[in-house]
Amino acid sequence: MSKSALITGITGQDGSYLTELLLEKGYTVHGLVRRSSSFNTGRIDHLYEDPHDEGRSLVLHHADLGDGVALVNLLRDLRPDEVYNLGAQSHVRVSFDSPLYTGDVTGMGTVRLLEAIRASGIDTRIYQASSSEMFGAAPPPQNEATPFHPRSPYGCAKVFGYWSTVNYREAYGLFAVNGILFNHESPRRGETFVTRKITRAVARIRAGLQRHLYLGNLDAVRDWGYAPEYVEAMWLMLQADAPDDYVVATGVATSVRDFLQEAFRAGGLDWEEHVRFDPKYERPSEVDALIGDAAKAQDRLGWKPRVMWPELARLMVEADISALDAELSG
Ligand code: NAP
Ligand code: F7E
Repeated sequence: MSKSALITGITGQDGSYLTELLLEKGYTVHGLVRRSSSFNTGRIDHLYEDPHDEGRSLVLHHADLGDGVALVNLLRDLRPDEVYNLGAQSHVRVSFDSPLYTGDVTGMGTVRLLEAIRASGIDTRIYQASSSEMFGAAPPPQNEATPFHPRSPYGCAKVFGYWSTVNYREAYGLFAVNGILFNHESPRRGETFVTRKITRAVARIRAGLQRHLYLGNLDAVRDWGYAPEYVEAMWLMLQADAPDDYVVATGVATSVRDFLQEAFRAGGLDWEEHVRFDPKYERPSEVDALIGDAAKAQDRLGWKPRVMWPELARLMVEADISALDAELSG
């Protein structure tokens, strides 16, 4: 019998790569999709299967992390072997504008899902998408033993989700793990996260569609990895003999300015001619430096990053240039 998995956040960057990985491994994948007035499945449309086909391996279900009853019903009906909780209001700057909503979806949403597993009495393993944002102001390098000091409503919500996951493991013996993932990017990254905002602007400036790119703090340091490799780590965590929490990172520090320079160079442009400062993109409290130490994931899961940030910047620029060329010529 093939394994089955339920993914919340299947329409997001990571959800789309994880779906590809699990389908390749022979899983039946169930995805939780929230209702939207326009199509929101662009990242997984290439994997779509006609609902009238028998024996489908990808099945989508309407639900929301705000609706605990829907989650119980779904889990009771599907009884998946594995659950990946990737759904979240995941934008840090936006979380300052919508702290209650972020707390509800990103924090309480995790408890709703954990409680739905417990209430439905199913035997499953759950992965919680925890984040390096939980470390916030704690000085780098950060690993599994570093104390949390979140600097945003998003970071606070993820700390709540993290400890709730640990608590369900300790209280109810649930196979529940936290992946503490540092920033990971790809051509499918949301357009308002800084790396994609930059690589998309490179393509548009080259095509004469935009002159300036407005950004906030260029001094922030991040540890940027490649998203398809990070979803492999998620899967590995759920295949381990015992549940545990792991940092996933490249260990390499890069400033927003470094990434900007590399991306514009890859597009044959000088960033200083095009980039302007806009304070609206600054955060009320910033996370200055996140640099992960993923030694535990390497030792115990055999996971290692392969694509490092300069290659990542280049591949994202190339993808945005190709996508724009196709759009303009089609
Ligand atoms: P993303 O692209 O922003 O995707 C978020 C997903 O959550 C989307 O599918 C979104 O649906 C869904 N979602 C939002 N609100 C929801 C709700 N109320 N109910 C159900 N689903 C909802 O995020 P990502 O980059 O793939 O990240 C995946 C997870 O990892 C997130 O939990 C994020 O916080 C966490 N994380 C990300 C990183 C990173 O660097 N990417 C690092 C550490 C942790 P729509 O498509 O309809 O908006
Ligand atoms: O910002 C600075 C900004 O929004 C990175 C999420 O996936 O990773 C992500 O959170 C840095 C920050 O990602 C702009 O101030 C400058 O210092 O791309 P970002 P993030 O906040 O690190 C973590 C691990 C997650 O878990 C989150 O879900 O770039 N920055 N100028 C800017 N950032 C944005 N977005 N836009 C700017 O114009």
